[in-house]
Amino acid sequence: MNKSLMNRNNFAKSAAILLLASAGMGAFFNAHAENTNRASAEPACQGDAVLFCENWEDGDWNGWRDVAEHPDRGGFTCATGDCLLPYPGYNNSRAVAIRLKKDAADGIFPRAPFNKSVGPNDTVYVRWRAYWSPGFHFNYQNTKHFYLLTNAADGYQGGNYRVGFFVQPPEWGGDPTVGVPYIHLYKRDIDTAPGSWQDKEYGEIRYRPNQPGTENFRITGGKWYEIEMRITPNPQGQSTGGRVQFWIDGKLMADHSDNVSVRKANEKDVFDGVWLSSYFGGGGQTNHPDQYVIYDDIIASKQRIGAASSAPAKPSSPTQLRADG
Ligand SMILES: [Ca+2]
Ligand SMILES: [Ca+2]
Repeated sequence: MNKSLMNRNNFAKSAAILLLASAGMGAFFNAHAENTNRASAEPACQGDAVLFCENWEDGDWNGWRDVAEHPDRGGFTCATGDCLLPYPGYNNSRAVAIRLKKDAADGIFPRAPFNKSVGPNDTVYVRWRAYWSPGFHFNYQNTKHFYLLTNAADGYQGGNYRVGFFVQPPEWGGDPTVGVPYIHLYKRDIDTAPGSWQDKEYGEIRYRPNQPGTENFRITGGKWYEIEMRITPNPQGQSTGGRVQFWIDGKLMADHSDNVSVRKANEKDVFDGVWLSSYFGGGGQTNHPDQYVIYDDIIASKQRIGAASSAPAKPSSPTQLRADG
């Protein structure tokens, strides 16, 4: 046997062993793509209805990928400071902070698929904790924050369809440090019932707070929020018939079921992942300070997750973050 053939054989053998090893390890480690230890995670991460649980305590990006995949940013190495992991999260645990450098439109856009498959008409609840940096500027047009999206495991980077949780100052040109939360959809992605209010909107559909006592609610930087969003898609084959809701710190803020569509009637894609999108752009103002958003404790489930089951009395604020350029 000549040397190069022997090397090839050895290489083939090593490759086979590696493949076997990684297949075996995969079966063990990929039980949960986001790599979270369910035993030590909050109780809401347990149960058959749970689709996803990321509390960042493992300190890795397992299962995640950067939608933008900026080659110049080194993926998730965070070497540029666009993302900071692990970072003081909820109750000083680990978390990811996505940084928007002064006046920059974006940082990174991590997305992750759920661990379990979702049925075409399944209702999905997703709950997360968020902390906008003190004095955070929201965008007058919209400040993207969080998405439920389709095709999270493969396909188009940002999903074919997505339902967003956005925050926007109540007045164009007003105080940018206060924001109204709402569920956002692009009109081009959905069906609208003729004559409905959605049908009369240009471009964007915004499901704002509509529950008693929520008119003056504002999100501001410098404190933690516990946000839960519920999406019941319009059944496949139907243009409308969906329902969207969100809660903040356990309080129901919005509940909409009037001609709600979150995808086209003939669309086969299912909502199967989450996307952390802190994009500050697409209109509105172009200036903002060096700022960041911390994401922690992301849970997706087919059942209501609810207010924290093990909430500490007073989560401490992250004080170690350095946002100087
Ligand atoms: Ca992880
Ligand atoms: Ca955490």
